[in-house]
Amino acid sequence: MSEKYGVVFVLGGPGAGKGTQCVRIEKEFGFLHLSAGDLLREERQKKDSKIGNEIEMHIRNGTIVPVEITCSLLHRAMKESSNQNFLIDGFPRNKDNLDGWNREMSALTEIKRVLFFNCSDSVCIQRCLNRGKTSGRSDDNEESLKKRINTYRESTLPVIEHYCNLELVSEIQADKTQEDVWAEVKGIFEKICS
Ligand code: UP5
Ligand code: MG
Repeated sequence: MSEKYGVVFVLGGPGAGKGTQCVRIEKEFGFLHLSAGDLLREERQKKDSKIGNEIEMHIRNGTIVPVEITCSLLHRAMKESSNQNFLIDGFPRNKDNLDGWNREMSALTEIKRVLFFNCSDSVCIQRCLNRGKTSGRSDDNEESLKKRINTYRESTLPVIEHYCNLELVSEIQADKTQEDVWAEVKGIFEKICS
């Protein structure tokens, strides 16, 4: 008998605090944190330079990598872990991602919830620029950030809207301190796990 994987998607603008809160959720509730962006950055480093260059081009331009690449990285990470429940951070970001996920993964997974970190553009940009002083990320600069925010508004908000219509979304006010955001997130997760 094989049980479906439990999945919580974590969405929100660049720098909204998705990764920071996922680390805390993983520690407290045991959902394995898979950041689609981190998996892509890792894959970019590998020797197949054609795919690596394609990923880098998308990251720098704030555009979205084709779903075949991202979905197979996520699926591989899920299969390689012994976990049953996953936090998928930063995915699905557009209709191509959503359709690809539904095609490849819907039979294997149950979407338990979608967390939406709602944060103003100005706070998002400031956080990423601060992080950019030390992160080494090729997209933590003003030019890339403008593009990332545009992509988020044009492509990711409609995905969140889609899950809203399915009554799967929990919205979190993410402009607050890390502790205040965590209090909200923790309350939501206690319900998911009850
Ligand atoms: N910070 C966090 N919370 C704070 C708080 N409450 N108060 C003050 N500071 C706070 O946080 C960002 C910074 O803010 C950190 O310095 C943190 O300490 C501080 P973080 O938790 O990292 O925010 P997060 O929302 O995870 O921001 P991130 O930059 O990772 O979001 P993105 O969604 O832009 O980045 P991601 O890595 O997911 O994607 C990058 C690119 O990869 C995309 O633009 C795209 O090109 C590509 N991509 C795809 O193509 N497909 C995918 O499926 C995924 C990514
Ligand atoms: Mg992140």
